[in-house]
Amino acid sequence: AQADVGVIGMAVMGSNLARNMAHKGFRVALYNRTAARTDQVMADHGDEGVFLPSHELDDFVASLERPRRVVMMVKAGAGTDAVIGEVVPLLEPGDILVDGGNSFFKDTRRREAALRETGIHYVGTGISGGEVGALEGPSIMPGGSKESYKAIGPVLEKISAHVDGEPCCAWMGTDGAGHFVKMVHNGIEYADMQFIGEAHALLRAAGLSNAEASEVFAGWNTGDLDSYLIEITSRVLATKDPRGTGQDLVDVIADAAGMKGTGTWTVQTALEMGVGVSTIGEAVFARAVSSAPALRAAGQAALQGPDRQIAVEDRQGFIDDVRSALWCAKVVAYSQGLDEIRTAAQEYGWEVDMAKVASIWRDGCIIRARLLQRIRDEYAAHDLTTLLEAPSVRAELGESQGAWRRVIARATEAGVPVPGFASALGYYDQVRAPRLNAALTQGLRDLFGAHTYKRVDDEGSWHTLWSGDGSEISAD
Ligand code: NBP
Repeated sequence: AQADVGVIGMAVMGSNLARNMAHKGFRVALYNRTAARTDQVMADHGDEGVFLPSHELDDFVASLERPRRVVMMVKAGAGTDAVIGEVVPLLEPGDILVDGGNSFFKDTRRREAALRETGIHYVGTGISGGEVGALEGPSIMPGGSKESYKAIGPVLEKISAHVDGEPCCAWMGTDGAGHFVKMVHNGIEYADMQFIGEAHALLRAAGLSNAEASEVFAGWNTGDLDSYLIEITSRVLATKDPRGTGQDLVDVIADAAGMKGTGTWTVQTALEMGVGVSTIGEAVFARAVSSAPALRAAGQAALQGPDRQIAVEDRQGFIDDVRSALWCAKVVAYSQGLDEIRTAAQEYGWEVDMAKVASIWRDGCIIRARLLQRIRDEYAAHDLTTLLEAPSVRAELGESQGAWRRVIARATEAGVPVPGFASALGYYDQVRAPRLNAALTQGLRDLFGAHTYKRVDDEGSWHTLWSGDGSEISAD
């Protein structure tokens, strides 16, 4: 019998995805550039299902039922282009080539456009959940043609995580839509982790030990903030140094955060489209500052300020305030990220269903959270310009904003850096303000560069003769 689906790339993600497929009853063809990896997967897991391993790519392609369904799980960038170059000549019109790696959506658009003429369906697919997710059920965000989803959708849905019987996998839109949604997922993940870090720093500044903070996070995980990232935060904070120094592990980890680039892509893309994703930007910048030792050494030596201690009389009250601030900031990050997706959908002509996006992030992926159920329900019930206006969201933001403001005020007075919390609140106050300082900006631009301005009480564009008689002239 031939294989139902094939996987190229037997590193951790590809092999786990192939095993997941086999566990779900699919016959899975396997191929990896370095054949020893394929042999290793067969030796370790060959008895878990029906696998058809090949050492040669043409044998792999020949082992697949038509139309062929091939999933690539290789390094994004040059690795992906190399595999496309080798496998495409062996495929036929109607076959489907899925890129399950973390490709940049513009690369996916380019590759999809190039293959469209050959009749081969190129399906850029975001997959989140890390290695455990790949094995046990990730969140899957496929793009590509609607037609291709009919053939590949059932396989991807079956191996994805499920919530109440619904798969955490849905067609996101044509060409690069799937990778775009995955990119923003990662951007939100950056913001989420930055906020969690700020919450932890605040709890520590108020005198809690890491063990106590771990318990606070565990408690939060039973309520509104219930999410994978909060759960593992509790776990990390409760962990002692494996070297037996007796210290908490978090205290011996160097405070320089790394990144692989998806957060930066999210912000760059938002900048190009003119969408405000300040919280994600702050998270990316916070990692950059953390990883700038010379800057930090200079700052530590030169700059004065308070000692980052927060004296709290009502400890539980303060903890509750931090919880509220974390929830509010998190909602703003989701709102900004979803706004970026909505804007891209308009720009690129994708039919992205925002309720579906929230729905498939409910489980399997790194940002899975109880909040996503509410976001899904709100988008399903209302045509929202911003998540912030959703009835249940705006009501809770309204109630919790006092705590959010108090936390930022306390942090600022004490010198605890909270760029994420503060930028989220800045955005909230910006979008609700009837007048913004942009009026003065326009005035300044008109004075120094004759950039003109519009008026609140008239049509058209205007310019004041700043160095002339001070009168106003039409600039149309
Ligand atoms: P890697 O990203 O480490 O890639 C290793 C695989 O790429 C190996 O199979 C390797 O073959 C293959 N490869 C490379 Br590198 N260059 C190649 C070329 N020129 N031709 C053919 N094959 C080539 O693997 P991974 O960590 O399993 O991730 C796979 C994809 O999934 C990536 O795009 C990654 O960004 C994405 N992803 C990863 C995670 C995660 O948690 N790790 C989560 C979500 C998405 P070889 O064995 O012959 O060297």
